[in-house]
Amino acid sequence: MFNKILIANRGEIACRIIKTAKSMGVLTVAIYSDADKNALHVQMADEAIYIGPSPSRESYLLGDNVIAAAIQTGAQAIHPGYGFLSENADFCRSCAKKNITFIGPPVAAIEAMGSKSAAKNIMEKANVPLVPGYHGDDQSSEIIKKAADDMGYPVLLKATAGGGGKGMRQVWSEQEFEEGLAAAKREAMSSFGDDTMLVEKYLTQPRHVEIQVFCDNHNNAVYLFERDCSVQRRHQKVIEEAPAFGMSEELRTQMGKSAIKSAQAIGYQGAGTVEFLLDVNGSFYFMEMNTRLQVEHPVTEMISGQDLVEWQLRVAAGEILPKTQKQLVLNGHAFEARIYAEDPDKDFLPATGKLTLLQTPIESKHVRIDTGVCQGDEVSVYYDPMIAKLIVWDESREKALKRLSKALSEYRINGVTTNIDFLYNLATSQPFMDEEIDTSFIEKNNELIFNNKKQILQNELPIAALYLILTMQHQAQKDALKSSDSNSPWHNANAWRLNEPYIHSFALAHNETEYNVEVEQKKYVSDVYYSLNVNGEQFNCQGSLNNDLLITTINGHRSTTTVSLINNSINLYRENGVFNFIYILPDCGQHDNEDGHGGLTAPMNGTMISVLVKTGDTVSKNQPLVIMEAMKMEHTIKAPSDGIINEIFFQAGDMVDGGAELLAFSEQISVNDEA
Ligand code: MV4
Repeated sequence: MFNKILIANRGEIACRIIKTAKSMGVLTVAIYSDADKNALHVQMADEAIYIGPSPSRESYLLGDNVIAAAIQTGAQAIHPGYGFLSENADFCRSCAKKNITFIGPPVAAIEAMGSKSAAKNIMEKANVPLVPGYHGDDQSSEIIKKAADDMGYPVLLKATAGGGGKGMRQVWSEQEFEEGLAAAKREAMSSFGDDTMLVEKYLTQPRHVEIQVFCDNHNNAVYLFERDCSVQRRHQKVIEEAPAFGMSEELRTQMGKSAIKSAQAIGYQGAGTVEFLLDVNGSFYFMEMNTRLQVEHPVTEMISGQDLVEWQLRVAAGEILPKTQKQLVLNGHAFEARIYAEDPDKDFLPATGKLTLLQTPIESKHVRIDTGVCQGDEVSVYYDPMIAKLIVWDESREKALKRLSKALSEYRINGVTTNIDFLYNLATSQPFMDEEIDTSFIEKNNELIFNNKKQILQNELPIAALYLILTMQHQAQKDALKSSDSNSPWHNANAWRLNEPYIHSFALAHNETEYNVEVEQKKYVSDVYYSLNVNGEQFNCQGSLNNDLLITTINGHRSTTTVSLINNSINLYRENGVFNFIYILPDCGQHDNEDGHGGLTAPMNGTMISVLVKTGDTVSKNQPLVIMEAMKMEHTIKAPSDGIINEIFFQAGDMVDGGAELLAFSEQISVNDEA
């Protein structure tokens, strides 16, 4: 076994590889760019080498510098992870020249799979099933059209130089063929500088089912079952699962054996993935082979109980496969959701920013989080904006899916927009739960997954209102405990005065609609309940809040909701989706004293965080004056007009009761106002 390896990658996969290497007693060397100098993978490694400026092409992709770092630190092997140099034949060759083990397949295997059409030719010779079609050298339109006519429409034209969904064109009838072929060739020539085409029978509802294979250097090969990766958006995987639902043992064995045949056809060694299209009738067809460890490998680890990175190190060090096919047992079901800093409401535009809050679900044998970032890290523009992979496991798909939605509802991220709510809506959508899934799942269910545009509210509004009220009360009680002054208003235990007909009112917005909420707290014997009026509709409510679990009874209907409050955004994670509400802060009260001077009052109970002005200051309209904190939110109180600060009644650190006068303020009518 190696004494020391260098990880030629960053982020979550680098951390993940380091974890396994450490468990095996193998020393680790990280490489890092300017942007990653404080990154988690650098902290986790035994040593680290600066590799260059932040752009990958000036750092992580410079193979010679990576090899130099390995030589400098005495690393015997390099693990490329995925992406970056992981399928770069030249890099693999350079490692061999420098006598450094490349933890991956032989360079010949990488090259064989580098071209889609070459790969198909190899698989055809190995009797691996291909989609019916033509991928010959004769590119005359007559030949290609004859193949299309013979197999029947619809057909799919594919540029052999394309890949990952680029350079594909559907042709639905013989009449459209000539124009379709001409257009596909034009696009291929402009995109890839090569208009060589292949034509295949178009599978209209295929699933993307891939087989994890592993081969050692002693002619042993096994498959570690399959993954269904059909839920993709623009050929980027979003949620993956293992095993594939509805897979018979017979079909699993057929696909597994076919995958091994594919691997052996190219003298494969190490971890590999053979991707198939699975048709609705159970036929499967070779799509492509990936000669690296995949992003989604953790779901295979969860159902097989194997550590695939450990297998990679052992096989690269010349050991035989740790398990035989018979010793591999499929147990349970796993999902992986890729948590990204991106904005689903802005066509998944990548988001950047500082992770000011990063709270994860608790990890267990059911919940695994592979991440490369910590709270406080920046999500930068230089790299893939993946924040983490959330992996869950349970005994069945249904149980695992419940784990997934619960874990997603417990993920708290502030500072960057994420796709968590999109993932939650997807995971809790009926078609996903009912396994109505093929590669067009997201586009077919787009409305449903983005349903927050037209959610039908049942009790979500009073539930959100009750959540706010209970949060304010908990906050007031905590503040009361902090205050030593027994006469302080905080000692009335909660700011929502009991036994007094005290009506609180505030507003909640949902999908650009504002709802006015009036809350009256009542007491019946020992029971506290709330009478809510929401836009004229009356709700009789009770509730209890325990961390992020809210139990409510609304007009007799009891239910449990996972809740989150970040800034003034409330999320209710319910079985039928996530509901977002914006708490609209009451304006800070502005009133005129008898002497004509005005004052500014606190909109609610809170703590003074900072006072930005001093007595006598002349201020302009909307100038920030003080900042309060209430209900985990910061509220900046601003000048309502040009004016003078006459007196300030609180200093930073003081607790402030809702309605208390914060400062005395005289409006100053500026000259041009009088004109
Ligand atoms: C297909 C197909 C339907 N019929 N080939 C997409 C990219 C590349 N991996 C192959 N792809 C497809 N090839 C035939 N004959 C549908 C797709 C396809 C797809 C495949 C896997 C995962 C996601 C996909 C999304 C769109 C189309």
